[in-house]
Amino acid sequence: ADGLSGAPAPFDKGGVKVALISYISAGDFFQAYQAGAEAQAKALDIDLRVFPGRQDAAEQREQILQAINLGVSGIVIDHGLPESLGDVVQQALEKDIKVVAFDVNLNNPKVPQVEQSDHELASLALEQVVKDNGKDFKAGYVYVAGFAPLDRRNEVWEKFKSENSGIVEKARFGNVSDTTATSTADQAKAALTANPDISVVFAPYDEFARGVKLAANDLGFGKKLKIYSADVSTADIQEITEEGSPWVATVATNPAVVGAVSIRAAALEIAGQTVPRQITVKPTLLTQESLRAAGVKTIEDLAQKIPAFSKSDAATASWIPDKLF
Ligand code: SR1
Repeated sequence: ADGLSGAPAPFDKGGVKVALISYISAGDFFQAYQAGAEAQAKALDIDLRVFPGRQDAAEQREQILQAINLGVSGIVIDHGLPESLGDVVQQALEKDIKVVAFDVNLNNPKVPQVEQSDHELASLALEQVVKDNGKDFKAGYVYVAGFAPLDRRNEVWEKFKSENSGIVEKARFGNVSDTTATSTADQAKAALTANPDISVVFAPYDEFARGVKLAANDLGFGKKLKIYSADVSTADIQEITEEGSPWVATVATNPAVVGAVSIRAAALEIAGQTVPRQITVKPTLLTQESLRAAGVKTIEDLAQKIPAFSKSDAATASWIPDKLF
């Protein structure tokens, strides 16, 4: 560890230990989030300890205790179930370990919360739904309660339905696991078969959208269905832009940027500098049409064309290197 010249302590010496503790590791979003966190940690000469997430609340608690015992200076908690984290997070804070939470509401004034402006994300997607389909259609909706970003997006969906009586939710399903897309595909197949009049599916997580697309293609419903999602990855861009794809729009941040922002927030906290309690990375609407027209094929293409996909102004400081991508 060499340290960063001009950085405040302890970053001037380098090798500051930080833990990244995730609830979910599988899937493009979480892999890219981790890659962004690792790149930012490297740029800060942070010794980042990554604990893999396996959708297991007990294991995540255990990992927080392990991180405390390792003597880390900071912990980034990426998703999780708030009810199983409160007391162990408190233990970390009492040892003067700084904690940053991404997409899990820890409701602790000492913990900055990072999010992707989920209300705006869902609103942008639903505005596009109305633009493409009007206000009179039958919908399918993919949702699993208990995940902060999905709960926030759900608030917008509920309000949207209550304001548009012609939009009728005929089926609701969803699954979050290490096989989210394929399990959601099985559920979507049953829901679409039972409700063949569904013409729009709001699936605000890319693994959900991938599952619905799989089901639609298997059933031969690809032409009569439109899917709207959250998130983006290179694989998603390929699925959205391929010929005849029913996946017509997504609203997304660059997850690698969100991972980098989470590490920067932890670094600022460790250095004793001011960090807002609410840190948001704003998402962008990406339609099938706009992606095709711009010839976008990868997330790197997006980063070149849309500034928000290559960096965020959130949680920055002059001593923090931000040239990551
Ligand atoms: C199970 S929660 C999945 C969501 O977490 C992140 O906020 C991503 O945007 C993803 O949609």
